Amino acid sequence: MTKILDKIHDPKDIRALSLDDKKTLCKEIREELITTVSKTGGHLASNLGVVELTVAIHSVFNTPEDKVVFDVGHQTYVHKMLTGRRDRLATLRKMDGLSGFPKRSESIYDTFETGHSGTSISAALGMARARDIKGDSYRVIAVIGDGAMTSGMALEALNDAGASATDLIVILNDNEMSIDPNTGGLNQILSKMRTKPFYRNSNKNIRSLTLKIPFIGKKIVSSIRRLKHGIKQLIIPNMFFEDIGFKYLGVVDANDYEKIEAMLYRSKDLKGPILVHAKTIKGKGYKPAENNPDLFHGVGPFDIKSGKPLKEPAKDYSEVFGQTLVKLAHKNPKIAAITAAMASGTGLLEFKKEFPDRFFDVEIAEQHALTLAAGMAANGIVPVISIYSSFFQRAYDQLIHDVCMQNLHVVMCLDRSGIVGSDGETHQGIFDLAFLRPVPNLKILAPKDFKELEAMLEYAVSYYDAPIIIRYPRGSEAKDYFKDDHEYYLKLLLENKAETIKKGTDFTIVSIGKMAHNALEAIRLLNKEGLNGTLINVMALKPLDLSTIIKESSLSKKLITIEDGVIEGGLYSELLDRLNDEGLNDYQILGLAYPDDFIKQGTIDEIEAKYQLDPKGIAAKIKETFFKDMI
Ligand SMILES: Cc1ncc(C[n+]2csc(CCOP(=O)(O)OP(=O)(O)O)c2C)c(N)n1
Repeated sequence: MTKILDKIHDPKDIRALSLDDKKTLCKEIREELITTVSKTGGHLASNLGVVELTVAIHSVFNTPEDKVVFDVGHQTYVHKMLTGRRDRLATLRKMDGLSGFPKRSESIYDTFETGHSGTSISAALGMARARDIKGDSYRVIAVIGDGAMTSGMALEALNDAGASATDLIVILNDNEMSIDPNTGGLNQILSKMRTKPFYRNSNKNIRSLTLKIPFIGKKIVSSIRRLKHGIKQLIIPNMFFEDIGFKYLGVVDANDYEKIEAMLYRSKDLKGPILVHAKTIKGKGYKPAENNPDLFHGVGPFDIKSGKPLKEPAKDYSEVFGQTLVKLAHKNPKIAAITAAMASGTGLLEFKKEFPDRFFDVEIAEQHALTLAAGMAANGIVPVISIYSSFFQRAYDQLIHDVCMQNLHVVMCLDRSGIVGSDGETHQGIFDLAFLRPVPNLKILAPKDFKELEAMLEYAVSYYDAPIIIRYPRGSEAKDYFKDDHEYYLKLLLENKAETIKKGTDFTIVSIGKMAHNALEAIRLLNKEGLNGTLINVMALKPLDLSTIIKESSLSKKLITIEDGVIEGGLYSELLDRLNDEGLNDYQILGLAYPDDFIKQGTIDEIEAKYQLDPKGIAAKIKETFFKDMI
């Protein structure tokens, strides 16, 4: 039987459907989403929640003339299915396949690229202002979740948009969840709006309520007019959106197709900034996802019937970080942990359970997280923050101005550093070494395996007292070639020494973090061809232990740096600068890293192979550069 979905080639086809057919379409989309994502992995729960909303948006608005900006962009699979990309859905998040986020190069319907939270209202307002300057008249719509709404940027944009007369529609997709359950004051306001109809029609209600007070009711109404803000704020806590300048429409059940379509029609011809409060259920229509929306926020391939992952996840760096921090916190009551809406992703759930009074989830507020930590450190606490490397980009000024300038003891753990894989360009943590290196007072460490991470965390918390970064990659450690000796690593850290892993005479590889594994494999490959290499694991990018590097390369004077970041500004740059400072210019140096570019999605192995940062590629580059006559 042909499906209605088979007839949808672009949104015009949806607009031609009857209401009943649109409802059937939603059912078909949901089934296909579950089947596809069970194979590809991806952001299932968020997409299941927005099926009706996305169909209604494309049905009510005249896309692509009208422009829709999706915040974070992880909930755009339905949008992709409806805008001519359904046949490629199985390639989602794979190398050369469809991106898991909006991409302007993919479709005219993807108006703005996202991946990091909280940008949609700013971008949509920018588009709306551009439209007005050019004298055009289409609509601009931002779709933002209640999680993303906690981002500082989203609040900055609301503040700007609300005070202007710019026509703009913001659809707040409120499912009460960020990745983990939403917390914070804004969530409390939304919760009241969701559950207490009184608050929703506040203007009308307060008037009729006060008029019922005998004799003095009328007087109160006029006082309210005069003292509008003060009194309203006292009685009605939810005036947030209206008071900031938006016309508020809601709450609407946006998993009921008819209701959300009607509400969007209502919003369509209103002037000025409009906020549509749409309530959805994360994971809607698939029980395992509805019951555990956090687990199904981002999933790997899973069995549809049981909802269980096809592959049990191996122990990863985040887990090791979380467990080590719990151990340290038992010994030291001054340790506190901070996350920006990533408690589960960064391995902090156990800490949260064990030490609820020392755990702070600030929601999607990386900037605030850093300055909060700086304040704690200035007052005698040892704050440990864990943030994904690419999200940490948000907090650069706070790092410089609040943490490092005051030389405060804040321990900053950058999870998902280096290549992260299928999330692609927006999430690769490849710029951190480059942007961290110039910051004064900052020590930068990177472990090559779990054991080293444990030692680094203990060192950072217990033996160091200034700003310190530990950056580590996504996933598990590679095969265990290395020393299983905590004290050995602690001693090296205390002495500011790099680790010499292997000695040889023909060349010296200087690696940082997990790249030691590929480097060692490359040395083994070259060894089979008669070449003997040295491997130095620097452990710290800053301060760099130049003396060990010089000592271990004095015979060959052939140096190779390997890092999982961009070539500009990281380990290669640091080594060149330090050699230059010392006037050592008789070295041949090869820098192996990612090009100065945005690196697209793929598995980590595929990406390493593509950029010749896998063992084979590294060995080939070393031969090509230093041992040409062997080729
Ligand atoms: C700056 C930044 N920090 C953290 C994240 C990780 N992140 C991705 S989605 C998400 C939760 C978003 O919640 P919400 O906007 O309510 O969308 P939902 O998935 O619930 O529909 C978070 C924290 C991010 N994308 N960007």
